Amino acid sequence: MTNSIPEFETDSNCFLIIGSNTSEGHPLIATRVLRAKQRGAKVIVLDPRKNQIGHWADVFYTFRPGSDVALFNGLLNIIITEGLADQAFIAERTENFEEMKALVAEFPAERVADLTGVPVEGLYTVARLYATQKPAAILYAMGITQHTTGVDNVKSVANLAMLTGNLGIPGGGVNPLRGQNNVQGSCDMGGLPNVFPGYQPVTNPETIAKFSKAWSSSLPTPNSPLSNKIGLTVTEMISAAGEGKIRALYVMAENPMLSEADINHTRHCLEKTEFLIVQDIFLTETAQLAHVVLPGASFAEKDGTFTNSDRRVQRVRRAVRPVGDSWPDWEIICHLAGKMGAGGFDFVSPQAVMAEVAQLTPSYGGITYERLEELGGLQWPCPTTEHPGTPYLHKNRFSRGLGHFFAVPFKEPAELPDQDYPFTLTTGRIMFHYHTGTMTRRSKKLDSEARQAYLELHPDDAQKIGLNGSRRVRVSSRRGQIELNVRVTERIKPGVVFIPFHFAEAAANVLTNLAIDPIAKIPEFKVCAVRVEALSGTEHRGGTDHRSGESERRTRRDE
Ligand SMILES: Nc1nc2c(c(=O)[nH]1)N[C@H]1C(S)=C(S)[C@@H](COP(=O)(O)OP(=O)(O)OC[C@H]3O[C@@H](n4cnc5c(=O)[nH]c(N)nc54)[C@H](O)[C@@H]3O)O[C@H]1N2
Ligand SMILES: Nc1nc2c(c(=O)[nH]1)N[C@H]1C(S)=C(S)[C@@H](COP(=O)(O)OP(=O)(O)OC[C@H]3O[C@@H](n4cnc5c(=O)[nH]c(N)nc54)[C@H](O)[C@@H]3O)O[C@H]1N2
Ligand SMILES: [Mo]
Repeated sequence: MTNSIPEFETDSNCFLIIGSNTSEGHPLIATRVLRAKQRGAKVIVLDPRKNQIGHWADVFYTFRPGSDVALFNGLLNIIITEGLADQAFIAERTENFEEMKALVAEFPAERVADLTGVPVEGLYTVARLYATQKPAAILYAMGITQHTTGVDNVKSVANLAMLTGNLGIPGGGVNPLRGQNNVQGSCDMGGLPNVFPGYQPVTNPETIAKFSKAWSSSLPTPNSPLSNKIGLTVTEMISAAGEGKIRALYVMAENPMLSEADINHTRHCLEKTEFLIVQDIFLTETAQLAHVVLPGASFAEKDGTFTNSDRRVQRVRRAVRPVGDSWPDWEIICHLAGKMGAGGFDFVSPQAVMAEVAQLTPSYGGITYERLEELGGLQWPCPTTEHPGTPYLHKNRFSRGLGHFFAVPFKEPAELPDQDYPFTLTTGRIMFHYHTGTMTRRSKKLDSEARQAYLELHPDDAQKIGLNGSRRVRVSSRRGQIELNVRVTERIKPGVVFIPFHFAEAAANVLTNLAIDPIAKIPEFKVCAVRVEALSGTEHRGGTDHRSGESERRTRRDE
């Protein structure tokens, strides 16, 4: 995020929420948005479904999944032609405005209404409101990124914020609401194929020299430098394993057998992997395919830090002792590295790990356990121990100097509905479950709130497929098929269906398309084509209660 979560409550005068089911996925952030609304801030929600936050919005429109770039180009064009652009900001802080302007001129409101399904007057309402109620924050999540055009969508978001001068100010910004508690921290620590900690590129010779020196005792031969080759992303690794290009996979805290697109393909690839190690806190669908399972300790059983969505590093403290033979992940890694003959993994505590992080990662340079204890949290960049941390980015200049406007042409998703597969499937989350359900489906309370998979279907479509009072359907795509219950609802547009991806017994990812964004390599989880057929029969729990029993596996020795 360019800005900070607390600013939403105190500073923002307008929110443009697109592709984010904020109140179900990020309820605490949604609360701040709603408090801002109480003091008069405007809330615009654009989403293919009338999600919960959409009900509370001042302005809400549904649009066709995958038409985001067209929608943004339309809004950019209106703001420019209505003279609502921030000329001073464009002149002083940006470049390439003319090229972007020429492209968006090809997106008059009438054409955009056709492409997206948002009415012409709706486009004007949104554009005018967002451009005039400064500071305005854009909040987005997976509805923007999980597309073959994910990077294009994000560039479009940035165009809109720059055009209106909504960057480098409190309460504005481009704010991707990050997913897991520590996904920001994982990326910051180099859990990406192309960078070392602090986004220092592996292709930079100086960076290689720096880390090779610092980690020399861990290298197979002390004087050989670290690799400067860009690695593969998760999705690419799995396919590479299927092709025999990767022989061993070490999967830590991921359950790709449910979370990757096209599960039949994923299973095939994982079964072909010569050596599969899974480190998890439960025996997941993926762990069941593994040659070795290493039991990790959960968040409540270990010390460390998490870095949240607004770059804030905070302490997490052990509340209970690890159960059974489980260990904190960092200890497992250090132990394993030691067994493999690597030096330099003899950390005595997470605090010692953090000291090395500060030494090698300029943006974390001033973050120490002592300061975190004292201040509660610190937002990077925080280069020195005197630095107070950074609540919002790009104050007087962008990291690259000038902000670059991109001319982003509109491309359709990889798979569109046709005669054989006439519906557009979009997938996502619900409030009560977390991803592959390893944790939440073991919680009695959460499980009782949402026990089974379902498909959201518009009433007109229910009639079209001849549902006739039945609650069961078969959903098929070119990759596979599942059976599940239906919720007939006007939340969803006709022609579009939604399935939450939490449920192993009717896994949405059996259906999804593995087509990926050429740059970010993220699969198109949000759009694929499916067929929906009514089955006779009534609602039932759909499959066996596959989790019970397993949950008893981890006996609580320490209680
Ligand atoms: N309860 C709960 N909370 C979670 C999680 C969870 O599993 N459960 N997971 C966490 C994680 S890791 C993440 S990444 C976040 C994700 O949080 P979100 O991204 O908010 O969640 P999603 O349900 O994936 O989808 C968001 C919205 O995108 C919309 N959408 C679908 N297709 C399109 C499209 O083509 N364009 C646009 N613009 N929007 C579209 C959906 O209708 C939905 O409202 O949530 C985090 N929070
Ligand atoms: N169709 C569809 N698919 C999607 C998405 C979508 O919107 N639609 N969203 C995608 C997104 S944004 C995400 S983030 C992924 C999520 O995909 P995954 O990360 O594969 O899903 P999780 O269920 O969160 O899996 C995390 C695993 O970590 C384990 N775990 C939890 N805490 C710890 C710990 O401290 N240590 C260890 N070792 N293990 C731990 C859990 O038991 C669980 O098995 O799914 C993606 N897949
Ligand atoms: Mo995520």
